[in-house]
Amino acid sequence: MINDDSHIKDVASEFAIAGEFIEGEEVHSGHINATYKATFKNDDGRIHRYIIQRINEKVFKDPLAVMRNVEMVTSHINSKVLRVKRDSGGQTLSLYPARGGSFFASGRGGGIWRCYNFIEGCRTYEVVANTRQAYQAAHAFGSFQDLVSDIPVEDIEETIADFHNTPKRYDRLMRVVDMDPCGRLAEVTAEVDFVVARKAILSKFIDLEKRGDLPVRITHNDTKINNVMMDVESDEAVCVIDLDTVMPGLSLYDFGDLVRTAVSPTAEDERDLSKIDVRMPMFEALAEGYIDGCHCLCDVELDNLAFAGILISLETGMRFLTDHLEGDMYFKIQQDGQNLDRARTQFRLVELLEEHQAEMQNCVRCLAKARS
Ligand code: ADP
Ligand code: GN1
Ligand code: MG
Repeated sequence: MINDDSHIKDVASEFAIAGEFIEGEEVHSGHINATYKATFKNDDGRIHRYIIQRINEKVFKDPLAVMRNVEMVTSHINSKVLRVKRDSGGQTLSLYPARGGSFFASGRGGGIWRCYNFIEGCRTYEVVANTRQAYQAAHAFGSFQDLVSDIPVEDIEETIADFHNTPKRYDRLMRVVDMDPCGRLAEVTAEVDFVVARKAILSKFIDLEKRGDLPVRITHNDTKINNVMMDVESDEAVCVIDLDTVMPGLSLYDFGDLVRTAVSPTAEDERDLSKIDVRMPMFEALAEGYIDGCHCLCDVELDNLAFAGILISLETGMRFLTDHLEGDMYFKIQQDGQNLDRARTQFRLVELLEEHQAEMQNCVRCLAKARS
């Protein structure tokens, strides 16, 4: 972490930004990259803000491949969206070129940095406040998938291998359980048992994909609710961000992650498990928004929307648990035990989503029927 804003000033000076650097400030949401807001003043006194980000190279072993993907996706979306979308100031994510002409710079202490426009008048949410936000966020991620659907899948690189291969996430957890590198296993045996009891469902989507029943598309792969910028006044979803994991994938994981992060009125690391809840109106708004935004969904995808939240909550819980057992090497934490708190929250959500399965399935069927 950098607290001294002269370092951000140095990094910012590598990019073709006009005006005088005023200040740099760290942005704390997000578990992966180091993100800073940089404020500049132009000669005419106008203030412009930018997002300066260092790609986490422990997570993304080939940061330049990430940048190639991001460049391709942002330019594709910009050329399509800016022609038709003039509301919300027509805000989309754009990379600013570095002075050398490429879209990234190397910072003083190493690392690959990039600069985006700051999406103005917007904020992100950790907890969804109303059904309009839920509908809007799901619509934005659904539309995002539609917008990139005409990029050939083979043109986008796989920047993290097997990112949403849930059975492989399970195998990894079991290897770490066997090794117990930090001596933390004794306190999490109930959580490990919880996962083992659900082993049979982990390969559901991968199996459908192997059988050719689920299409591989270019997907976002990290559709959690704080990865979409919402207009502070109108709650409109203005712009999808965090494009590092855009890769060939399954749309069901994208929809599932929306469910995981939007149905409960609680934060991802809520310790009071009795507060976790499945708000059905939120689920309905998510399903409606996603179906309205993404026109290409096939019947098998629609049939599995209700199950998607269970699978990704289980997968994400396994990833948090693995990281806890490994000593918090992957996800940023603010306090000890936070990855275990996050895992427990995911597993409680799995239980509640299981209880609501029939209701959720019914809801999706009604929505799909209304559209057919
Ligand atoms: P991470 O991979 O660490 O989650 P993100 O790209 O999601 O990184 O960025 C972290 C946070 O920074 C976001 O949740 C959002 O609040 C803020 N942010 C990122 N990009 C922008 C942007 N272009 N405009 C405004 N805020 C942004
Ligand atoms: C990470 O980068 P961020 O905070 O939006 C992670 C996601 C997890 C999420 C859990 C590259 O997302 O896969 O679902 O944390 N991103 C990466 O909150 O691993
Ligand atoms: Mg993020």
